[in-house]
Amino acid sequence: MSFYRERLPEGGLRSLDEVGSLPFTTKEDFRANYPFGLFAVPREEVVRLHMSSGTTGRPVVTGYTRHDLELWAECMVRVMEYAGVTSRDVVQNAYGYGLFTGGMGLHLGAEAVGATVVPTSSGVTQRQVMLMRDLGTTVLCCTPSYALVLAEALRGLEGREGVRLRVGIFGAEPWSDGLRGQIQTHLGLEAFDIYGLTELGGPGVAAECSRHEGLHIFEDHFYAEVVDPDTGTPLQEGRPGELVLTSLRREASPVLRYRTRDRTVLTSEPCACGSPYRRFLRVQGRTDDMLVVRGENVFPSQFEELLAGFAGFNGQYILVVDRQAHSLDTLEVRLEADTADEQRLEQEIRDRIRDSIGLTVTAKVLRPGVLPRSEGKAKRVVDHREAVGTP
Ligand code: DLL
Repeated sequence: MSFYRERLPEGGLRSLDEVGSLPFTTKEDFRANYPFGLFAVPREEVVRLHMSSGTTGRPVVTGYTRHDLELWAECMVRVMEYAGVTSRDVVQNAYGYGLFTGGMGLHLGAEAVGATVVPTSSGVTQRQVMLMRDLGTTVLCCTPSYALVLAEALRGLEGREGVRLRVGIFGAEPWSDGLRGQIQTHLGLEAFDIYGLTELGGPGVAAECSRHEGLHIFEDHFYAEVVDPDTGTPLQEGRPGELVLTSLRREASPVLRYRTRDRTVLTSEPCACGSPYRRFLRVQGRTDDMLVVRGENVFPSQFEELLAGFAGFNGQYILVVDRQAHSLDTLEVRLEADTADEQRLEQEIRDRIRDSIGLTVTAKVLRPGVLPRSEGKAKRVVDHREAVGTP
């Protein structure tokens, strides 16, 4: 319970401007203090835990007091309101329920606005599609990559006949406007982006309004900064960098200046929707997911955006990075597409990527259905370079 007491100045802070002078909190701090070391209330006051495991290391744990759950619900209601969800809606929640914050978080908001919640959790795709039709689902909540899987399943089963979807609330992983277009067309809904992370209590840190021009940060709950990822120096608005978040009201697991590793841009330009909250632009990706290929820094979402412009591409792709001993990095874009002329499409994709991203790559067109599908967060990068070592 003393972690932040030692980091805060005597007498506390007088204004939000002083937050920028505090030390950062990192994922390593969470791991080193696993499970309860960062909690600020006695364990008896904690009524809920959530966590994320990641691929390596100890899980990241976050706790909620009863009041924290009310605050979370307040943020999630706002997400629903931004997307126009009301008590007239049937919300099918296909985010995973359990330790992951997505399922329970979206559930909280949908129930609080009085919608009829169908807690399907993720997976069992055929049943999702059946329930969507039978129950007249109007709002779908899941990761964008799972939305794509559901769209595919729907096409295989009598198409959109009898489907009443109108809104999708998609997040928990980076996605491009190109993918948004595909999902909207195939599912016949308006897609809203929602952002959050376990360390700050889950979804409901920021969300899109109906303008879809960035995500409004719920600044009465969270204080946002963007810093230079290399030096940690705060950047002016409009400059891309790493998002750093401070919780302002959480009791059990308060967080000061958390280095999210997510890359975005802050803006205080007023939004036509009238929301008082500043926005950040769509999160491009995590610093850890940024690929450095032959010295070029690229995010998978940049490839996704380009690929979405090609007819026949169904949204499924992976990037395979490799390095032959003592030679340069190679990047192959493997994608599924329905086309009569694969070689021509591969050539067009190579050219487009070279012209827009400035990277020479190879492209491999695969038959639809070959790549693994994701029920949660998709894995878009396969990097074989670690095994070879640096040249
Ligand atoms: O993904 C919480 C969440 C659940 C958000 C449901 C939205 C909807 P974690 O598993 O801890 O928590 O992962 C957090 O996912 O740091 C980002 O890298 C990424 N992420 C989350 N939302 C978005 C988004 C949940 N809208 C990590 N766009 C974050 C891009 C996102 N990346």
